[in-house]
Amino acid sequence: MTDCLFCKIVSGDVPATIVRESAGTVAFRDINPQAPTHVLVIPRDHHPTVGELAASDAELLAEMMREAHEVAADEGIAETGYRVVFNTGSQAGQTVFHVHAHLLGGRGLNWPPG
Ligand code: DGP
Repeated sequence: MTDCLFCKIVSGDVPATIVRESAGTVAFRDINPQAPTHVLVIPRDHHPTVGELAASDAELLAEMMREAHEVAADEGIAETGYRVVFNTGSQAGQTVFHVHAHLLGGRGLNWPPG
């Protein structure tokens, strides 16, 4: 999609600090980190929300989750604990409509989230 910020990160037209890549995904640091580790894992292909991705390509969604766990391991937080969040829809705080998993960790995380 030409007008999508995260598609432009995938293509390299917008710079990002990429920490891991796989055949179907790219993982990069969030520009406004909410925890010591705050990485976004996205599919290279454009899918607006996690629900639409689950319906159209469940294996790609599974790849995103495997990659999130590998990033957590690389960051040293796989054992201490981490959180994976998919904000879905504007009321839940989704601002970029290219599905992304927020991987958060490196500090205690409150529950329930705000
Ligand atoms: P959400 O609110 O769930 O749609 O999350 C979007 C996230 O994307 C938000 O935490 C900030 C991050 N973000 C927005 N623009 C950029 C950017 O240009 N670069 C990077 N690395 N992250 C961005």
